[in-house]
Amino acid sequence: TLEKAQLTDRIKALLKAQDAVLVAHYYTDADLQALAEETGGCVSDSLEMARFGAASSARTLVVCGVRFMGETAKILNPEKRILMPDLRATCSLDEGCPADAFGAFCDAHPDHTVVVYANTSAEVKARSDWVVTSSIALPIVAYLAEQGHKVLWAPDKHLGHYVQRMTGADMLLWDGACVVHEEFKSFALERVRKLHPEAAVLVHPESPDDVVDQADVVGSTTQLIKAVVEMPNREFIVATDAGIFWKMHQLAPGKTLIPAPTAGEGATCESCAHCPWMAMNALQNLEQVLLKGDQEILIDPALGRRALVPIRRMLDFAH
Ligand code: CIZ
Ligand code: SF4
Repeated sequence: TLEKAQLTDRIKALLKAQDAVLVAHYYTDADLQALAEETGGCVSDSLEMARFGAASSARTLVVCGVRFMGETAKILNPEKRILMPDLRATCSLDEGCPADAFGAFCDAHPDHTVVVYANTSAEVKARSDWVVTSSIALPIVAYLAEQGHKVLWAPDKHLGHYVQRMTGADMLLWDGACVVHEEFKSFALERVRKLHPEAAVLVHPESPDDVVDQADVVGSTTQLIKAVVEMPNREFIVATDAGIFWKMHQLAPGKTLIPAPTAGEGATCESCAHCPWMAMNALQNLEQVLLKGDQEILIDPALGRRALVPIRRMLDFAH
């Protein structure tokens, strides 16, 4: 619409005037992903978002995603201004792993190497030895297991259990879950598979075990997008946030993408899986934050320096 085109034009002008770039997650609104791409920003998963932000020369990064992604950007770039369309965008994994309780859990198991998922607060990261994202959790935990480490893992129990099964590592798991991926239902997925016997099943490992067990490919968002592009199948059943379909359609326009069901009843997905916090990012509040400069991520510098150590370890491991 004309209104949307005018709004995007105003945002583009503000980005330029403020030396700001957009760093958007695959789960955000299609308009935001398209705008980030068009304006030289990045659309990706949390690992690549961190890498892009650290490599960018822009003075301001506008992180379209959830709060831990903005915090990671600030920890990696304390000299940059980090804005988000809405600072209230949180994550059930982050919320379910408060720093005090987590610290006590770590204290109770001092012989374990502490590995936390990127979906955590700066305080929890600061208490960890390693930060990982879903793209890199397997190789890092496999490496630690090889070195004889026992691993204390937080917060996602499904991802943790998947990593444990794949690597055979000795792992203690925190009891957290993603409210989006936990909703995929294995019984309903079996029915959808029967309706689409040729479809490849792609599953993000934050999903429950009995959903992961039905997958042809288990992987991070980036890995699932790659599967859609590279696999010969024409149809895919996809168990991750529906925001990902924009990039999948863009890179593999001829393929049919079927959302995995989140409801036990009915053979298809009525209301697709979508993170309520990712959905808090929109063109309107993006313009507002560029105008007002509020919604800025601020982190105590000493805390940031401690949280940087395990994040750097992850980024260095990847190279
Ligand atoms: O579920 C999330 O928040 C994901 C997939 C984050 C990431 O690693 O990009
Ligand atoms: Fe957190 Fe799940 Fe939302 Fe990702 S999709 S931000 S893991 S609640």
